[in-house]
Amino acid sequence: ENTSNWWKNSVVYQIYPRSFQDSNGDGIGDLQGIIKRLDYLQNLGIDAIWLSPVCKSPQDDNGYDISDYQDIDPMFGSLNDMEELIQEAKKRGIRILLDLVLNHSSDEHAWFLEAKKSKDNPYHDYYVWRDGVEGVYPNDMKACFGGPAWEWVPELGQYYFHQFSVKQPDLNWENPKLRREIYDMIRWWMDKGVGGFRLDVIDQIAKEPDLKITNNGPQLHEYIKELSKETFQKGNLITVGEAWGANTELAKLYSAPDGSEFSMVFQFEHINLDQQPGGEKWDIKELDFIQLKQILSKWQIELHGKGWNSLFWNNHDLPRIVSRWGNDEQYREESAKMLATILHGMQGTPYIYQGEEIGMTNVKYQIEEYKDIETVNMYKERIEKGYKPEDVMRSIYAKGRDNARTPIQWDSSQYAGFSTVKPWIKVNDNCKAINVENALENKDSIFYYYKKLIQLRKENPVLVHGDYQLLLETNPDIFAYCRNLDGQRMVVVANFHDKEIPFSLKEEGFEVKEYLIHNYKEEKAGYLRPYETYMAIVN
Ligand code: TEU
Ligand code: CA
Repeated sequence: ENTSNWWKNSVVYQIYPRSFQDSNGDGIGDLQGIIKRLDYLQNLGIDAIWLSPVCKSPQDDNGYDISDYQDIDPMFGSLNDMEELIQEAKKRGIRILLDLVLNHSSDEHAWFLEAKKSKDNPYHDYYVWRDGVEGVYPNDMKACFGGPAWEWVPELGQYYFHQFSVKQPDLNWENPKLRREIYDMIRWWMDKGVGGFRLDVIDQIAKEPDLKITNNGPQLHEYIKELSKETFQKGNLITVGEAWGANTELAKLYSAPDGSEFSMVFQFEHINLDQQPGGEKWDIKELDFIQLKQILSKWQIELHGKGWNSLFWNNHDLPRIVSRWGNDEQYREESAKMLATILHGMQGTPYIYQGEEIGMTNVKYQIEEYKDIETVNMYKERIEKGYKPEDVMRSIYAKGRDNARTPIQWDSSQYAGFSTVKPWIKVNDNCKAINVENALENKDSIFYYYKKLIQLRKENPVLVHGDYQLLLETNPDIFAYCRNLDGQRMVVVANFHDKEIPFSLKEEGFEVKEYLIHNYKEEKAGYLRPYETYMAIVN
């Protein structure tokens, strides 16, 4: 089949290296640790691994502040380790995707160290500067992790622009010399055999600070098309752009079938539906289930034949879905399997975030035990503003990024088999029960359910190419849809809640021919039990 679209029936596994597997006893995950776990991932059946950044970095934002795009940070290993990982993964039919952070660099990158020496330094315009006077910001733009988006450099009498931390100065994509260096760096990685890239906040690279534009800037698609042409299109890669500001129209550009931009994007319209309107992600409200069904269905229908969806609930920035919209106590296994079924039954490329395949959950730590710069800054800001500590902690428990960053729970030993020493961040106490060792011994575990979902995608073209129709649109508990390819129809049915509800597929006009997967041992005629889900071929 058309190998240039190999990623259409593939499943990608995201690894956050610092929390995946420590191999040298420093309490931090590393590349040799990942190599040790490749057989586990081959067993799961995934086709590609997206690695969060492992390049040289002062770790102000856990590696999303890069100081050398062409070297590996010693805490993770060396370039030789990366080349070994690429080869060892290839032997197992697994491609390695690197995380390209092109919107900003670290302030310790050689380019920035040069840039701030003088206004006429050849690297000065690799970044975004504005003349000014101390204490009078060029405008009132704020940075994502708190504080102003402008940082004063007295020696230059200028401010530099940073959408994220002070140590993450924004790169100036208007500068063709910068763009050329970026393309050369990407091709250097392609020559090393990487299988693709995830592009960090790629819809923010065409920033226009004077117009207060951060994402979807006027030059954005011009830059992306040039980037794609100068690099990705020269290989047989999967590329996925992180685009918080994407809507379906823009996604048709990003994932155009002619390959002129990316393979697909991470869109987030389904992600913040439990956020109060006009609030921040920390201001929580009840999930609007009907809206969730509408939005996921819109993306399925709009991009069918016109683009390509990524399919995800989790990543290293998001709370764990089984705790967020499932039930991580009484019905942890059933609800984790239900959430996975809803996603993996859709058209697109599914992404599994490390630990999702064993139903790892959120955590509730003491504030001193949190590490993420976003959480630490938010806590300070909200306490100073007079928020009650218990309210701030409730927000952190629900939406803090460290929920996704606790060490992978491999077994029930002291540090969960992740390390032989105290890890950089506390291990979730529930690792005694929730761990890979237990999952591999239990044939009904979430792990084997994910393994089956991945297999089904390989065996059933309707999953990859079929169209999509939402069923029971207004039903307040059931997420059901039908996929159809040349007359072969498959339905996905899911009870999204913890109560038993009357339901009969027959009454909806479908006769089950074959169950492909089911999260209960058998069907209870006329009912859906709590979080019950299945995929079935129907006539
Ligand atoms: O995230 C983009 C981003 O905007 C998120 O930080 C989001 O705003 C926040 O997580 C909401 O809680 C990317 C990376 O995924 C993230 O880890 C980095 O911190 C960020 O860019 C800067 O590189
Ligand atoms: Ca280590």
